[in-house]
Amino acid sequence: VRPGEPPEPAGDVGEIMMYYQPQIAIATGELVGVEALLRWRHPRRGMVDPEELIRVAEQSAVMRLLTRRVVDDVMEQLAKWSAAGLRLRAAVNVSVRDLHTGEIADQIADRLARHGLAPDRLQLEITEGALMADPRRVLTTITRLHRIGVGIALDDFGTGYSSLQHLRRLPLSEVKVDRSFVLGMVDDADDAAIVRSTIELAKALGLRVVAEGVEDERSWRMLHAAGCDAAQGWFYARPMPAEELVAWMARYR
Ligand code: G
Ligand code: G
Ligand code: NA
Ligand code: MN
Repeated sequence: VRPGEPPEPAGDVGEIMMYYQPQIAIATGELVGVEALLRWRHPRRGMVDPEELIRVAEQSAVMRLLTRRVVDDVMEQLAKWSAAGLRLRAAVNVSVRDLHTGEIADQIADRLARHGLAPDRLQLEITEGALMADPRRVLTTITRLHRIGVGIALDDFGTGYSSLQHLRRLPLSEVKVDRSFVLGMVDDADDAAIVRSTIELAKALGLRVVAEGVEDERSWRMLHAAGCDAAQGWFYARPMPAEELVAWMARYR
């Protein structure tokens, strides 16, 4: 602001909130967990999805604050579900910058203790592309989280670089088949082959495998036949606020 000019009005920036998408065990139909997905309720634009927000936040210290807030919100929610007798597991997406220091591991250890939560109730989803930035420091943080007992999922599998190296080097508990392959698998034999091989590979390595982007019954059937452990997608449920999830669960049972 130049001298003499009025400052920008502060305005209403809206609020950020978490949505949760159910993850379903394919063989039993049981709800096994949720993926927490950030949303920004903008005063004029309505719900803004996170990609845009994160792209901007990642260019500054804002990302650190955002992730800290997301982890706090999700862990508080897990504690509330626990108190209500719901043993859900929640997956949180983290950005590569969040893993460059041990701060997130300190925060998670502190909140697990504070809420009396078992560490395996929490899982972090890491994208392959993101791992490229500073592999050593990222690996240090991931290893610490793994030792605490927090699950680590390799997200968007197949779309990044050196996928197979990541499978060997990281202390993973889960692989998430990227939705682009899952969305295409019903009509495209190549996509179907990639999904099946990913499932087989993950299982051979002793990892749980979760498919995302399951939009119809045919993909669900194919995943079932291929031995995929769990799935999420519009066929089951869209991401929704925590309050709606409880109502959804009551209908789903
Ligand atoms: O929910 P949606 O399809 O709009 O998510 C878009 C992208 O934003 C996904 O790739 C997802 O991994 C990412 N994302 C969603 N929530 C978070 C979050 O809390 N933190 C980070 N770092 N990424 C998120
Ligand atoms: O972190 P990741 O990019 O994997 O995040 C999952 C994204 O996929 C979220 O943005 C979520 O809103 C979106 N999503 C979840 N289920 C479906 C689905 O069935 N179809 C499509 N097209 N997108 C989905
Ligand atoms: Na994710
Ligand atoms: Mn994902």
